[in-house]
Amino acid sequence: MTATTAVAEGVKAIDAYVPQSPPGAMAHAAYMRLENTTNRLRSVIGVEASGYGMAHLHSSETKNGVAMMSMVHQLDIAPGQSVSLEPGGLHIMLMGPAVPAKVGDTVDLQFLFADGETLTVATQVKTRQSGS
Ligand SMILES: [Cu+2]
Repeated sequence: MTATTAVAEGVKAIDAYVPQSPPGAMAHAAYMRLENTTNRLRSVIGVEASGYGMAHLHSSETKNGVAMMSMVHQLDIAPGQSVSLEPGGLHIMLMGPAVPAKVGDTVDLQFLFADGETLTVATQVKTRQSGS
């Protein structure tokens, strides 16, 4: 059987960026807004990143003053809606960088959807904002 991968038409990644990783960091995050412009539910069930050993969808929350992260196994985007991946909330965790992410680099992220479609997003590495 031939494996065919279709591009996830109608799902857009907006303002995708990777804050420059601190020296020696073995994991850091990527952020963006994912918009579903179609009239059917889209579910992200996995993500891969070029130049990293592994990438996971994570969610951050603070419980009793302690910041915690947990795995997100499925990220649903309702028809016509968007989901924000942003500091302090949902994010893509990039783990095991082959080389430290430098400003001006591009990290190719590939999302896998429940229907077998994929979406590749060229994500820019940007200067880390002070305080974030
Ligand atoms: Cu994380």
